Amino acid sequence: MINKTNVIKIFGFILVLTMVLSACGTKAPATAAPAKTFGEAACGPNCTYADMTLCYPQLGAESDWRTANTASFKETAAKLGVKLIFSDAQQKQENQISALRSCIQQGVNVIALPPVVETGWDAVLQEAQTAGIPVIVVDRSVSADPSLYAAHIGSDMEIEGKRAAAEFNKLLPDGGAVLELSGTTGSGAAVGRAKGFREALNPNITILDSQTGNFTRAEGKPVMEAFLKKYEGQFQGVFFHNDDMAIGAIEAIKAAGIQPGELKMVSVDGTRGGFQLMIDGWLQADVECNPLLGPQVMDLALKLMNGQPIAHEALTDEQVYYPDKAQELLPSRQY
Ligand code: GYE
Repeated sequence: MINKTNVIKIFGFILVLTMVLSACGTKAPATAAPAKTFGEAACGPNCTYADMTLCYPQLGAESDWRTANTASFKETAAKLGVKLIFSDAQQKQENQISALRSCIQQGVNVIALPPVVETGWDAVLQEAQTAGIPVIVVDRSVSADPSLYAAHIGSDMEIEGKRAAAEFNKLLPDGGAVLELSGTTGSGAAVGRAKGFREALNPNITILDSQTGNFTRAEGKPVMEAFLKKYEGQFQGVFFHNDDMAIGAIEAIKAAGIQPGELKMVSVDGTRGGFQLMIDGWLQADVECNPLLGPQVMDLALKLMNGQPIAHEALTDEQVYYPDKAQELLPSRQY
C-alpha cells in the first residue's frame, strides 16, 4: 500500500543513500597528490612560515632528550606561526607509519621524520614522494635509498660512539673490561654508537656484554641489576647509550653499595640529568647529542617549499662535557 507515510519513508531513504554515496565519492585516495606541494606550493616561490603545515610524527617520549626535542618543535612552530601536526608513536614503527600516511592524506607541505628504527621505511617514503611531499629525516638515520628523502638532519651517532671510546681509552689506560647499555635495538642511534665505540676502543679494553635498555630509565635499571649479578667484580666501566639509562642503572649501582668513581662511566646526550650525575661523581664524561632541532628543520622545510637548494646531510656540531665544568654549566643547560 502506498500511503503518505510510506512515501515520506522512501524519500527519506533515498536522501540518506545519496548523502552516503556522495560522501564516499569525495574521499581522496591515500596516494592522491595534495593541492599544495613543494616547489609548486600555492604560495609560489615566496612562501613564509605562515604558509607551512609541517608534520612531525614523533617516535615517543622515552627520554629527556626526546622531551626536549618535542618541546623544540612545538615552541619553534608556535613562534614562527608554522602549523604543526604532531603525534607520539610510543616507540612503535607501525604507529609512525600510520601517522605518516595520515599526513600524506592531509596534504601537508613537508614531513619531518625521526625514525624509531633504521629499516622498513621504503614503502611509505615512496608514497610521500609520489604525493609530492618532501621528507626531512630528523635525528636518527634510515637505511632507505637517499633519493627517497630530501635531507637528513641530526647527530653523527658513530662519532658519538667514538668519543665515548676515547674517554674509556683515557680512563682505563692499562685496559680492562666494560659493559654496554645500548639504546633501542635497530635504531640509528644505537647502531651508530655501538659501531663507533667498537671502532675506537683500545684493543686492551674488552666489551664483556651489551644489552638494550631501550633508552629508558625504567628499562636501564633491571638490565644493570642483571649485569651486577652476572659480572660482579669482573668489569671496570659502563658505557650508556643515553643519560636516562644511566640514571636508571646508577640506582641499581648505588643499591649494590658501589661508590662514585669505583666504576668508570660514560654516557651520551648531555642532559641536565647527565650533568647532575657528573656533579655527583658517577659519570666521568657525557658526550653531547643536541635535541634542539626545531629551528633548523623548519628553516630547511621553508627552503624546500620555495624550491631553494639544500644540503642532503646536515650534522649537528657537538662536544664532550666533563665533571670539572658540570656545576658551572648546569644552569645554562636547556634540556
Ligand atoms: O640519545 C636518546 C633518545 O635518537 C639521538 O634517542 C636520539 C636518542 C637519544 O631516546 O636519549
